[in-house]
Amino acid sequence: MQSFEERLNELTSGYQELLSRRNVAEEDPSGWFSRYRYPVLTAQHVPLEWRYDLDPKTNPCLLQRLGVNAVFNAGAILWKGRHIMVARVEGFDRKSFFAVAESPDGINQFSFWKRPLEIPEWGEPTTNLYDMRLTEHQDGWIYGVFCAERKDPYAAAGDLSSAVASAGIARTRDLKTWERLPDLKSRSQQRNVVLHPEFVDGKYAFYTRPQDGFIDTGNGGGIGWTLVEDITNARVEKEIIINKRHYHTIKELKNGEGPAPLKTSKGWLHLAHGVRGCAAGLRYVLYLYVTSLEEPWKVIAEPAGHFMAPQGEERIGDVSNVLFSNGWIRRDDGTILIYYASSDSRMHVASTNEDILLDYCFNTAPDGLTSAASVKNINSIITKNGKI
Ligand code: M1P
Repeated sequence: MQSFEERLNELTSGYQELLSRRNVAEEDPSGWFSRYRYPVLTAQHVPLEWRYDLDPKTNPCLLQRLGVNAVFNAGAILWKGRHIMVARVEGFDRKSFFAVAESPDGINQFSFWKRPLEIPEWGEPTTNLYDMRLTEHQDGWIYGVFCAERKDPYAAAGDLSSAVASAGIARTRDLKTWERLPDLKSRSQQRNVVLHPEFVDGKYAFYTRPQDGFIDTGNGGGIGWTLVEDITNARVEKEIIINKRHYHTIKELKNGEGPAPLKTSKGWLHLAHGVRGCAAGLRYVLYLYVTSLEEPWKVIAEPAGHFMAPQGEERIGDVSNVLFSNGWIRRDDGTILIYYASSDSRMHVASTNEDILLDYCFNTAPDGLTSAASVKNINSIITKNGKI
């Protein structure tokens, strides 16, 4: 059996090796982005001090005391030139919490800050919180909007899984100390709620995702939009669906806004996830769309199909066949780093740039919703190529 010292040395060197591993870009054949080969943030990136009692007197066998199951669905922000993710860390006990990780270049050496975040409570204690979207708002605050999950108070006796999802709101100026505001009040359950970075008609604007139940969106038709006068008492009064679900598309079953959209010269650029059902269960893919600068609730471009789908090892994990993104960073030179999670297990990064994404959005045919329309699109490319 290894001594305490030997075990500690082995754990420490393995941890340091993981953190110092250089990543490798691999260009996708589409030309739309490059994936990086290794996940950038995983359960193994969580500091040893969080998981082990490192005192040989109280833990002579150096056993893990608090296991971390997964690190995924991270919000992201370029803050004071620093590449930051606020990750969802999920313990073996199924509880998620938020923790900040930082990298010198947004790709390599992501490491967690000293302690996880303590998000103050609001109302009934939140059983589980996850999937924070970060928005640097025009009002000067950095907002984190996340899913706040509580047990359904109306669940039948013995039903221990019905839950209620609402949008929790917290704000900060330093990413360390967070002020919790009241949850977004809404008639329906809400997940994947995102704050738009600018005031619209002098109001805060939220992307919503109304849903009838905790899992099923039911009649919730897609990604919604609502304006809110007072963010310290936010309530969904009027909600319109701006990005609808459609039969026989990648977002047939549900969809949800990803990170806060990016303002570009051609419109607001959005990243979202679409979900469909198949024999293997639910399949989550990422797609892009653009809305008007003047009227951010109006879609002006949306290519057909997915932009990114799970591939290789990404397909396997706690909830397999899932890509999910709620964080991206745009640098001054137009580079865009897309932080995405695979199968509710780990974080990856893909790099691209604004011009490529806009070209992709405006020059890829929209979904014609039938096989015949798809063939027409292919034939028009073939015809054009024949004339070169
Ligand atoms: O398990 C896949 C995802 O499922 C939910 O997303 P949505 O509400 O769009 O179905 C969330 O629980 C998300 O965290 C998770 O990654």
